[in-house]
Amino acid sequence: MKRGTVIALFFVLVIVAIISLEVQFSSYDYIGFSPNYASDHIPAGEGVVHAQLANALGAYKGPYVIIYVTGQQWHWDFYPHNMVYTNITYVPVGEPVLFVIHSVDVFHEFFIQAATSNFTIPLNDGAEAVPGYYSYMVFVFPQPGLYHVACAEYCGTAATGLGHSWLVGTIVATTNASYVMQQTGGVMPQGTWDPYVNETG
Ligand SMILES: [Cu+2]
Repeated sequence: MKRGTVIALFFVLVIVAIISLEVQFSSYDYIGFSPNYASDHIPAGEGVVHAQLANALGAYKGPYVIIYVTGQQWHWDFYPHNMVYTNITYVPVGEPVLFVIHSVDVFHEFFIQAATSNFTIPLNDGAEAVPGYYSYMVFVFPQPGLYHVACAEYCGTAATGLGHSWLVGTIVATTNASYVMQQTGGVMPQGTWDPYVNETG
């Protein structure tokens, strides 16, 4: 083979590799958080917040804002009310929010992430998303902004990409109650939580 041909083939290889990487990483644009997506869905002025506080509410039984979370390969669906959002949901600030979590396929873990910069107030808190089973956790979001969600239970690799790593999302916490209601299609679902009654969610 001529030297020129070898060099040409090498560059073809490099270009194919770059394109395939680009395809893989650009999937984040619709599967998870992206600035463009966020600008259409998130009120101005609400920047990224790293969750800082896990709330142990003890005997408190509600009322809660209830958000149903379904994990699957590979996205989170949120059922805040009568509307379904994929990889994004809206919650009020300063009120207990109850996440009712399950999976429709394999094990996942719904995980709200803290940043290392907040390591002095650690919160890396999640709950298993298990098929046929509901787990739950309660948060009071301490300030408005964007909270990052990930999957913390390895749940497989896609045939054409990363799989597990795509299972990320954003929680928008806002003090604008009417905005939350607008986004969720009405009055936020509220009530006490009884896992033996509400399982049909
Ligand atoms: Cu996973």
